[in-house]
Amino acid sequence: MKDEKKKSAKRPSRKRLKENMKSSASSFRLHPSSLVAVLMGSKSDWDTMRAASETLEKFGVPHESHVMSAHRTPELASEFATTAESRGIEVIIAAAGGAAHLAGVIAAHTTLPVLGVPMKSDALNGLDSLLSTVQMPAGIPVGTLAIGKAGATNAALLAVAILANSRPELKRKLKKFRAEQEKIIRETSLD
Ligand code: RP5
Repeated sequence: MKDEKKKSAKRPSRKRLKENMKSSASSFRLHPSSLVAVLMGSKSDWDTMRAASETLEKFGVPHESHVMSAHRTPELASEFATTAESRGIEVIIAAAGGAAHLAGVIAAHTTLPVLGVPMKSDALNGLDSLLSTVQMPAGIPVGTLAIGKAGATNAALLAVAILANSRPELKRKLKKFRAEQEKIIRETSLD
């Protein structure tokens, strides 16, 4: 009993997370109905990560998007990941560029599926981000997608696929989306 009390005292509360987020940026809002969280290391990633948010929107998946960084706001990142599951989040998408360790750090703090999206970087065109995100040592997985917008879109589609396992309506939408893509290719003619 004593141990239980000690444990819950240590657990970061939703209230504390809200406070922490408030002090970080006024745009940080936690949505009680979110199933997916889209995280990115910097606002400069948003132009790319918008594609993830828009894809989730298309499928009607409640989600929230935040900027947080593994190295610039390490406490916030760990607190967010630690409390995500208890808030009802089922999948986390984490994008970062350069020495991109956001997805790995998030994955270290939760057993929720974490999908990593490497950002295109100035120095190495995203190869640095890709390797930093994908090369997780065995034990703490990050499902890594392609560099840039394709990765952002596919991370959202993969999140939809994970959620669709227990949501027949979402599965129906995903199958319809695939059928539409197939139709476009089949109907393509070259001159
Ligand atoms: C990473 O550093 C971010 O994810 C971003 O891709 C990269 C550059 O960030 P800024 O210098 O544009 O803020 O942490």
